Parts: sequence; structure tokens; C-alpha cells
Amino acid sequence: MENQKKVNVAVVGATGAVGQQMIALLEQRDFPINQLKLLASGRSAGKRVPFKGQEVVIEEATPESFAGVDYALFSAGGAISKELAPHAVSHGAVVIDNTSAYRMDPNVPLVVPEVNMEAAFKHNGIIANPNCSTIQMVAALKPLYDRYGIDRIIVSTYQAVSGAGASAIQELQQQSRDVLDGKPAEAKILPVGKLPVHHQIAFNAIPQIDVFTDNGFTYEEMKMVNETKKIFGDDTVNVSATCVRIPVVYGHSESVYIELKSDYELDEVKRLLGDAPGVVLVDTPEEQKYPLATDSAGKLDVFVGRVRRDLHHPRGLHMWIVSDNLLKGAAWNTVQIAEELIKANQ
Ligand code: NAP
Ligand code: 3JM
Repeated sequence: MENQKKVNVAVVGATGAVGQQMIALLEQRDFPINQLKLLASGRSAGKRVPFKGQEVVIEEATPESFAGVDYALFSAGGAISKELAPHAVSHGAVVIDNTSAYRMDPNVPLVVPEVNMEAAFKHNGIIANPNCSTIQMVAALKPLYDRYGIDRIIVSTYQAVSGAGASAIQELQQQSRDVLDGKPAEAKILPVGKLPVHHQIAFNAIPQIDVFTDNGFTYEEMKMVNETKKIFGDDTVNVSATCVRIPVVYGHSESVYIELKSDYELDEVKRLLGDAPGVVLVDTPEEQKYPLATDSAGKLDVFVGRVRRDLHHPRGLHMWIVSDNLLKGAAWNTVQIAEELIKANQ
């Protein structure tokens, strides 16, 4: 992107698990950056972060932080986005928000570049980045949606602790050491920090991510249902999700079952997946090759394997979808949207 105009970028939540990945991507990718502003809470103000051979001092995020900012990448929780994104917009910045605060707002496009980049160009100041579990699923399903149509999706996720922030990574590491040392594991963060009850994540699987809604599904599960419909622009795609936290640090895995609207040939499905942008097919079970969370960590792609015909439903299809939740699931999808906007001079 060498010949592009240079832009001023703010990262809100710069010290967080997602924010740190955003900074790394802005550095690695030749992003046409003029000035980088790093914002976090008052607790982090004054800390220094290396960037392109210099040091950037972290500042407390306030409504005035956004003067002169072209792109504001938010990842500091929904409450901060609700409070500060409107100020960023009124200062003329384009906000790309990683939280659930604006995702279902009809005035805010919800964007995965491989699926619906055109929606982003119609923004009114704010563009929302979907939930990590939604992003990797729709990126992989897009070519199948376009070719056959999708009636329904049943997905079970196996989600990494890094999706719950830097403190959840520490909790898994500490609990793992304590359990191996024969000590009691202390749980303070997972499944949801603000709730009174916490469960051990080390050597465990917790079938709760985010709080429960009235219908028995969690918000994380309902994010997958509602965001998928919005991104495909199709209310007829029926999604049912079970979201589970497992003791993995980086990389969400998903067991995805879909029923297509029209008949399919398995060879063609694999060819479509193999050709899809941002998607890598890893599917040679005879060599024990399939996507693994450990292989996805640090990569930008979405990996798909275990692609197989259902035994009972004639248009049913199973697959296993894996991606680095902090990269394509969060920081990379955000930076990718910004890159596409800049390329289009928006
Ligand atoms: P994290 O590691 O806990 O980091 C939280 C960040 O928010 C830190 O930089 C923190 O700064 C900052 N922050 C907290 N309170 C603040 C305040 N009052 N003012 C300004 N900044 C404040 O969490 P994370 O995993 O990076 O996730 C951050 C947010 O991103 C989540 O809450 C979620 O909404 C979103 N997210 C989205 C996805 C996705 O799927 N797209 C995935 C993960 C997370 P201090 O260090 O100064 O406290
Ligand atoms: C991923 O507002 C908050 O406290 C953040 C909750 C959160 C979210 C969310 O709802 O924005 C934590 C981790 C997400 C997300 O991407 O939906």
C-alpha cells in the first residue's frame, strides 16, 4: 500500500489482547500510517509501546482524543464504544468497532471483507466488526452460500480463552500450573468476569460464553445467529449455536453442519472452499491432515477441513472451521476493512 495517502490511526484498547494484535498488524503490513495514537484506560496512561523503531506513549481515551484521527479502531468493550465512538465520528474519524455495541444497529454495516465489503462503503461513520466465531464461519461458508444457498446451520464452537481478554489467558496459565502442582485452581474471570460464579477452565470445557438470554441460548450464541443473517443479508438462514470455552490459548475451532438449499457434489464443495479468498482447505484425513488451533495461531486465514457428506440428509454437509480468533476473528478483520477503505479512498 506504498502509494496510498497516509492516515492517522487511533487504537482504543491498545493494551488489550486484541489491541496489541492491531498494533502488530499495522506495523507488519506496510499500512500507510502517518500518526498512531494509542488509547486505553487511565491505568495505562504513560506506558510506552514500540512501533516502527519509535515509542508511542499510551494516553487515556477521552472524547477529545480523536481530533485529527482518520480511522479509530475500537476494542475496549461495548461500554467504551458506546461512550466514545460518537465523539470519534464527530471529529471526522471512521470508526471500526470490534465490540457488540453497534453490530445490530441498522445504520451500521457489519462487515467481513470476503463476504460483504460493499456494505462497508455505505457507512455513516461507524463500521462494526462481527464476533470472532461468526467471522470465521461466514468467511468459509460464503462460497457455498453463493453457489447452493443455505437453509440452516448448526454449529458447536470450541473457543480459545484469548477471546475473553488478556486476563483470561493468565487465568488458564495459572490454573494449569496450580492443577499440575496439586493445588486448588482459583477461578475469577471465566466464563464471565462480571458474574458472581466462576468455573475452572484448565482441563475443562465450559458451555457458557457471555451471559444467558431468555431463550436458553447465551449472547455469544445469539451473536452467531443474528450476525450471520445480517452479514449474508438473508433472514432465512437458520442458525443454531452452542458456544463452548476450552483450554486453548489461540484459535477458535468450530464443528459446522449445514443444510444446503440445492443438491451438491462433494468435489465441487471442496473446490469452492479451496478457491475462496482468505480460506485454506486442509482436508487429507488419510494423512491425518485437518485444521488445528495450534497451526492457525499467528495466521490470517480461515482453515477448513473434515468436509464430509451427512449420512442422512441429502443436502447435509459437515466441516471443521478453525482460525486465529484474535487475527481474522478480531484485529485482522478490522485492519483489513481499513485497508480496503483506504484503497478505495474512503
Ligand atoms: P482485554 O485484553 O481485557 O483488553 C481490554 C482493553 O480495553 C485494554 O486495552 C484496556 O485498557 C481497555 N479499557 C478498559 N477500560 C477502559 C476505559 N475505561 N477506557 C479506555 N480503555 C479501556 O480485552 P480484549 O480481548 O482485547 O477485548 C477488548 C474488547 O474487544 C472486548 O471487550 C470485546 O468487546 C472486543 N472483542 C471483540 C472480538 C471479536 O470477536 N471481534 C474478540 C475479542 C474481543 P487498560 O489496559 O488500560 O485497562
Ligand atoms: C468478545 O462489553 C464488554 O464487556 C465486552 C464483551 C465481549 C464482547 C462483546 O460483546 O463486545 C467480550 C469478548 C465480545 C464480542 O466480540 O462480541
